[in-house]
Amino acid sequence: MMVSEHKLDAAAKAILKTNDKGRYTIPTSGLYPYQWNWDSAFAAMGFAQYDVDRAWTELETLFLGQWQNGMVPHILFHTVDAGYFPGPDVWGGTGPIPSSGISQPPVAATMARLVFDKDPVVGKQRFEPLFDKFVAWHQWFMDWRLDNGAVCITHPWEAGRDNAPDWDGAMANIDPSGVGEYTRRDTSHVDGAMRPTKDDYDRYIWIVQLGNRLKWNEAELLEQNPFRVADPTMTFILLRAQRDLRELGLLLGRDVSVIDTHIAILEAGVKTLWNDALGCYDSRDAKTGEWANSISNASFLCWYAGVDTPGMIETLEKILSSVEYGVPSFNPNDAKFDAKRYWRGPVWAIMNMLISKGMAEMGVPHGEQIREATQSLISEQGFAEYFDPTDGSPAGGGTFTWTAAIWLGWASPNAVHAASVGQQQSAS
Ligand code: 9WN
Repeated sequence: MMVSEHKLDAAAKAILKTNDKGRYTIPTSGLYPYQWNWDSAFAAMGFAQYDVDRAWTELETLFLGQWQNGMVPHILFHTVDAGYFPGPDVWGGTGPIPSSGISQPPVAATMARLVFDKDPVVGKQRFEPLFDKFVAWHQWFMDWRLDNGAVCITHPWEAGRDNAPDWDGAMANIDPSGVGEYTRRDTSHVDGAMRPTKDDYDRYIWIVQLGNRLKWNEAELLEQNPFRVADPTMTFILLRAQRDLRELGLLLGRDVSVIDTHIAILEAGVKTLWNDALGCYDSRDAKTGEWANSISNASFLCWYAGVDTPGMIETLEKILSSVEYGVPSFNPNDAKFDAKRYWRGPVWAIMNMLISKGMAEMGVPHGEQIREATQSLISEQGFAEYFDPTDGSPAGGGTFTWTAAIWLGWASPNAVHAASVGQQQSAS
C-alpha cells in the first residue's frame, strides 16, 4: 500500500526513535544490536533534519570509541548482546570501549558537514572538540592503509561491502582451516540466501582471530594478513571526507595544510584504481596486483570524491538500463550477480545517495533519476536494509536506521538536498 510522503517522514523518524539507545543508534534490533561506524554517521545526518543536538551526540559517542592510534572502530559494543556474532571477546579490541579492531568507510566528516550546515553556530561549538579527532582518524588511514595512494581494506567488513565479488580473489588466498567451530547469528535473523556464505564467514572470522592474536598491531598485521585490497569505497570516501574536513577546518580557523597534502596523495591514489581493460574504477589486490574486474556501486563514487572520468557515465548508463531500481551493488550483466545476496547485487539507499549527490554536484546527468528510484523503493517497499534491484523487493533486516536517515535527509520529497550543500572542489 502506498503511504503518503508526510506519513513516511513520520515513519522514518519513528524508526530513528526505535533504534535510538540514548546517545547512539543501532542499525536495527536483533540483527545489528551495536553502534556501527558509518551507520551512525548516516543516522546523524538523519537526526539533523529535525534535531541537530541529537545528531552531534551520535558523532560524539562514535568518537568516544577512538583508539590511541587514531582508529575509529567499525563496531562499538556498548552493551553486550548475545544475538550478534562475533562479539567483543572474539574481536579483542584494544580501545577505550569494547570494539572491533578494524574501521569502516569514513563518511562521518561529510555527514558532519551536512549536520554543521543545519546550524553553523551550534556546529562550531560541537565540531571544535571533534576536529582533531577526525584529523587523527583520517591520519590513521594515511599511515596504515595506503597502497600507492589508494586506501586498502584489511578485512571485507572494513569496506562495509562485506561479500562483494571484489574480494573473491583475495579471500581465496586465505586458508581458514584452523578457524574452529562457531555459531553464526545473522542467519537466525534473516534468510541465509540473502547473507554471505559459510566460506566467506570462515575467512571473516579467521582474519578477526589473527588480529586479536596480534593485539591489532598494525605493523604486524601488515606483514601477516594475506588480505589487503585497494578499494574504491574507501579511497573515494576518504578523499571526499578530507575535502569536507578541510572546509570545516577553515570554518574553525584551523591549519589545514596536512589535509591538503593528504588530498593530493589520495587524488594520485584514485588513478591507480582505474582498470583500463574494464573501463572502470575497480578494486586491486595490493598483495598480488590483480584486478577484481568488478563494476560495483563503489566504482561510481568517483563524482562524490570530485573526480570526473570520461567513460564512467556511459558505464553507469548501461548498468542503470539493466535494472529497475537505482545502482546495484554489482554489475547485473556479470555471471556473479546475485540480486538478493547482500553486496553481490542488491541496491542500497546509502550508496545511491552518495553516488547521486556527487553526480548532482558535478553536473553529471541521471543523479536525480537515482534519487527518484530510491524514493520509489522506500515508499513502496519500506525501510529495508537493502532491496532487490530487479523487482524492488525488500531484503535483509527491516526498520533500518540508515534507510530511514536517507529518506529524511535526501530521498523524501520534503528533504532539502541543495547541490550546493557539501560542495567541494574538483580534482580533475
Ligand atoms: C559487519 C550494519 C552493518 C553495515 C555493513 C553491512 C553489515 C556487518 C554484518 O551491517 O555488516 O560489519 O554483520 O554483516 O555490510 O555495511 O555497516 O548495518
